[in-house]
Amino acid sequence: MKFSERIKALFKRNLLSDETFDDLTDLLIEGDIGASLAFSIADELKTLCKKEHISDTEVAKTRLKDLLRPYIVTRSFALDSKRLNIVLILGVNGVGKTTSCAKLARWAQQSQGSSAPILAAGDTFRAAAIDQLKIHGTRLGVRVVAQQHGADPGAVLWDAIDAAKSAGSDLVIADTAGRMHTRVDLLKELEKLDKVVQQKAGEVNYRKILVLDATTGQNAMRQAEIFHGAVKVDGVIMTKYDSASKGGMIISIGRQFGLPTLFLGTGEHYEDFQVFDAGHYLEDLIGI
Ligand SMILES: Nc1nc2c(ncn2[C@@H]2O[C@H](COP(=O)(O)OP(=O)(O)OP(=O)(O)O)[C@@H](O)[C@H]2O)c(=O)[nH]1
Ligand SMILES: [Mg+2]
Repeated sequence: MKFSERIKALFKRNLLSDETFDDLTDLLIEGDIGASLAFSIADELKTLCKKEHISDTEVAKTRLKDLLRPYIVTRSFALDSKRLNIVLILGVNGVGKTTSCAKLARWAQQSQGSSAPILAAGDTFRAAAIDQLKIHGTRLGVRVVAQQHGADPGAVLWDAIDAAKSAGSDLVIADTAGRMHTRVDLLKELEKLDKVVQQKAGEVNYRKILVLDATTGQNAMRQAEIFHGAVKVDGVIMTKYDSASKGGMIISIGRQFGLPTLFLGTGEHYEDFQVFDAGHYLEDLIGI
């Protein structure tokens, strides 16, 4: 059952009973909101409902939404129109990095007026990764800068930046190899790549986005901790949000690491990609 449906079922019961709020705590924990926040939110809601004699479930849900709202970190992700924008897409294997690169390029074209985004095939590790990105490029009519399998990702990115400059392009989106957050050597490599791009900081608008799979729950928290610890990411794309039965991780990520969720991936198609909106997110989560 979807999280929102379970909230709905919960609030159908006697709102002012202690049991309802105990169950709400459990539900919030299961929904990946994090135990300590779950306890305090359920407690605050209980106090509020009792004090204000709230018995209308819709009112209670709105109060819950208001209580959760301050914990969500948002940040607008607009392209800098005066500088070249470089976006590095990071994350562990299979979370949806390459798909998100393509979706982001399409978004930039359609919503930011980006005339000629460039995709950089920075995953030189997995054999099929370059072709996969090229297929997206062809479908979207977006140029892909690539080298051969096994090439240095920093060199690929450097090439893409040069290509963007000579073509007058405003955006480079770089795919990277999926690296397990437990592999120290791969993270070191990522730190190196980051340093390469940092050299251009100032003249370019450099952003790092961590891709997290919404269905992986608490494991995603660990990934955020490691990646953010290694290279200081600017925000998150939460993918597979369409198949997640819970979405409280967005709140946990913001609360624990101060990381904003920038986009939601909601399917396998290019258009299944939305700028994150805290209000919509909470309404969907709680079922308002
Ligand atoms: N349902 C759903 N599927 C998604 C979403 N984003 C990506 N996928 C699917 O997830 C799978 C993996 O996506 P990729 O983009 O290849 O993931 P990746 O992180 O680049 O994978 P590696 O390069 O192997 O590390 C593909 O089948 C995608 O279609 C999403 O938002 N929703
Ligand atoms: Mg990939």
